[in-house]
Amino acid sequence: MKFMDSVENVNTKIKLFGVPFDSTSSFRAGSRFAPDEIRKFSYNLESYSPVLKRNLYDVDFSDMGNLDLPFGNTNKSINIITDFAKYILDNKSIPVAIGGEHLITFGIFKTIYEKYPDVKIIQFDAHADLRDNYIGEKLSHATVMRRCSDLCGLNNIIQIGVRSGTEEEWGITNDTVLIKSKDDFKNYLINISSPVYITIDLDVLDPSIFPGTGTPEAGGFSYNELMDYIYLLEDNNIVGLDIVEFSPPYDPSGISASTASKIIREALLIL
Ligand SMILES: [Mn+2]
Repeated sequence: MKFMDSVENVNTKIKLFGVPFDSTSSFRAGSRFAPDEIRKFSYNLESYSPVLKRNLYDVDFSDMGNLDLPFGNTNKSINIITDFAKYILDNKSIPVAIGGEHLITFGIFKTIYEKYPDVKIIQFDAHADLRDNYIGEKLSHATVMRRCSDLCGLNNIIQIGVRSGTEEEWGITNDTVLIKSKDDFKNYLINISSPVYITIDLDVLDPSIFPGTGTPEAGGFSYNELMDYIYLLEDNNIVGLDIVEFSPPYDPSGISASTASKIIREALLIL
C-alpha cells in the first residue's frame, strides 16, 4: 500500500519512504511497524487541507516503499539509510522518511549535511536526545541529536518541545537553540537563510493525544500547537524531513496513526 495520492514516477520532487528500524529502542520497541500503519490511515484523510487551502493531488510526490534493513545491525542499517537518502538527493528530490525510531535521522542527516553544510536541524521532540552515549552505545535513539551535532555543531540544532533530559543534557542545551514559544521561533526564522532539515519525533505531542509511542512524556503539545510551529516553516528552504517514533502496538484505537498521517499530509503540502 502506498501513501494516498502518491504517484508512480521516478522524477518526483518529493520522495517518501519508510524506514522500519527500531533496533535501539530501549523502553518499548514497535516503531518498525509505523510506515505501513501510517499509509493505511492516510486513506482516512481528505486530500484537501482546509488550513493550507491546498490539495495533496497537486503535490509532486512518490512513495518509494520501505527500506529492507538487517535488524540487529545498527551500523549497516544506518549506512543503507544514508545511501538511499543520497540517491534521493542525487535525483534532486526532497527525502521524506517515515520511521522507525529516532536514530534513523542520523542516517539521513549525514548525506543532507554533506550536500548542505550550512543546514540547520529543526527538532520537534519531548527528549533532548543529546547524550554522548546510551548504555555504552554511541548510536542510539537517545544520542541522535548529539551525533548530528558532531557534524553540524550544537548551535545549528533548533529544539522545540523538549521537556526531558539528564542534567548533563540540559547543560548542553545552552549551546543548542532552545525555542520556548512561537514568537521565539518566528524571530529565529526571520534571521536565517540557510536550508533546514526537519525531524519530528512524535513524542513531542502530549501522550493524551498521542499514546502510540515508545517513550511517552507528559506535558506535550496538542496537535494544533505542534502544527502552528510547523506551518511557520512554510517559507523556508526545507531540504528534508522525517517523522519518527510512532509505535503502532501502543495505539489500539488508531488515534496516533491518524494523527501521524495528518501531520505528514500537512508537511507534504508545505514542502
Ligand atoms: Mn527523539
